[in-house]
Amino acid sequence: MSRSGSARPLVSFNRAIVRIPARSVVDGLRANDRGNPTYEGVKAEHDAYVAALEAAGVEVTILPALEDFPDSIFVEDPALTFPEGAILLRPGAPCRAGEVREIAPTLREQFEIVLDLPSPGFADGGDVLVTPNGVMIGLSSRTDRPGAEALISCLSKFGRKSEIVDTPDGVLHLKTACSLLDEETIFCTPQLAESAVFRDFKQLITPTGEEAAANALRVNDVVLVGSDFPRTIEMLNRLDYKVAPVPTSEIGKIDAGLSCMSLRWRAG
Ligand code: CIR
Repeated sequence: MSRSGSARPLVSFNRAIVRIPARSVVDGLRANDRGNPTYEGVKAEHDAYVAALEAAGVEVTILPALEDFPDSIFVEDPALTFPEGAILLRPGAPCRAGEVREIAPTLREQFEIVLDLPSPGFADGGDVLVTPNGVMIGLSSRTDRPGAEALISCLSKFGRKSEIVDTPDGVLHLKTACSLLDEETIFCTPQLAESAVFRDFKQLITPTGEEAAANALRVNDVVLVGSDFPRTIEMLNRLDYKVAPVPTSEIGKIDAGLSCMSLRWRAG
């Protein structure tokens, strides 16, 4: 896609939904086992995250914990939210499928339009990056081509154009490896930069050893960054971004970062 059309205020949010971690979060999915996170550690990171969203000017709806769904703290995966409406997705991990019906009533309360992803296929919100050029949908172990195509049809109902891109091998979700820092800049891993997915953007590459910092989160005038990534924080500070470090080492043990703990949009 070429860079065109009027820029939307893509990093401007005044509403978010989060879900309190369940005690079962210690059993969350992970590709490589580095030991269980502690419940207390995840809860503390979640509290800090909610505080950072609120400090950035976002009104946060906090949903109750769901013990039956260890990964349900990661509300970004079962749904998408836009000013135009919400989309209920179909997560690719079978144990996360039921999270959709759990979040649906809240979305129906908060949005006039809530679309259901048509069958067949699977799509996780973590594979969806909204950019000024349109919406990028990453193919991954959680999002397949039929799911991505079904999502394109939903997004077109919101007047949004979208494209399917590849997620590098071994990367959980597209946004595990990238984030939008502002209307023209993507922060991404060297692996994703090499794939040329973001050739139309200014690209900022994660410092060596801090690839996991790529899942940063721009909210209004702040960039939330994992506090374990000092070189990233220094680099972004030097570039005059306003950085809010947020602890992520416990959720990192279950392959999560900052975008996945909330659904965000601008209402009104
Ligand atoms: C999972 O594997 O589904 C969770 N343990 C982590 C989900 C992270 N979600 C995201 O990056 N959007």
